[in-house]
Amino acid sequence: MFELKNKQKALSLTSPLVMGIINVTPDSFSDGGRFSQFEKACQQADKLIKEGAKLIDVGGESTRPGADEVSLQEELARVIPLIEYVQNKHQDIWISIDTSKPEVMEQAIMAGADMINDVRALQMPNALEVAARLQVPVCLMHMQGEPKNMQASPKYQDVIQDVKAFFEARGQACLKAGIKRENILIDPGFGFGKSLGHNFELLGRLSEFHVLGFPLLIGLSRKSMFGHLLDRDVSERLSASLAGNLLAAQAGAHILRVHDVLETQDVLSVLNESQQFKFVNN
Ligand code: 8Y4
Repeated sequence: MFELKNKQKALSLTSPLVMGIINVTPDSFSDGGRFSQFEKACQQADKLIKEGAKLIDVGGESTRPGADEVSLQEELARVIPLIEYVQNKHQDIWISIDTSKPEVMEQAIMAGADMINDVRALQMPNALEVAARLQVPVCLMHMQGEPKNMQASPKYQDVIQDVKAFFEARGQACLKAGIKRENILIDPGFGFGKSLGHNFELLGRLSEFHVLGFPLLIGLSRKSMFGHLLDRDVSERLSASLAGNLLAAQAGAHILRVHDVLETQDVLSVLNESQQFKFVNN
């Protein structure tokens, strides 16, 4: 059984947990300025926590395909005030910092974040060293290419074997740098340099990642794999996301990164209530 530990907090991964997503990025319509952006993010955090999120993933850089890169100063100005707010108001909640920049990792942890979520799996210069020094849990996500080009023509020999080999290599690099084994989580990175077929093969064969011995974090919420399968806009992908998250939880995923916390918690309650009658896990 996996457990995440940090100074004051422990998080049991015996049954799947929900991580609520908070993007602190300007919305494309009305920019009411820095304070309005901060206030909206605080309200969103309060809501997701009330709905049952045990972790909050705070991100200040858009990793959507084709998105612009964000400066260090801008990223810090977006995420640090929110981290301070959540850590002060919700002391039992885990704060994850979604970043690839070592300076943001360090400042975020200093401001009260508990773990690092890096879609580049600590491959930016100095990221591995800084994460090792901070001694906090890190989620290593798989991505083929970079956000600006990753969906151009994703290619794998065998998507399961290739992604597993990536985790073996990055896991080794983390251990060698001084990151503790119990502080490593892995994530196959749905939508990050994967075709529709690759994404659904990863979902259908998720349980094959357990052999690596790391807890699994999964991000399926509202992703374009559902949009493409069903021809649905991002606002119409809730049912598909819930189905995907149920399949992931049933395959043994430990943390589900989602926008729709209340609905995902309902799904997990149904799963948990029926799981208690199982004598063997199959
Ligand atoms: C609508 C809204 C449609 C957002 C797509 C999206 C993951 C992640 C992202 C993930 C981990 C996203 C930061 C992409 N996805 N981190 N981050 N795993 N660990 N797209 O799957 O949510 S951003």
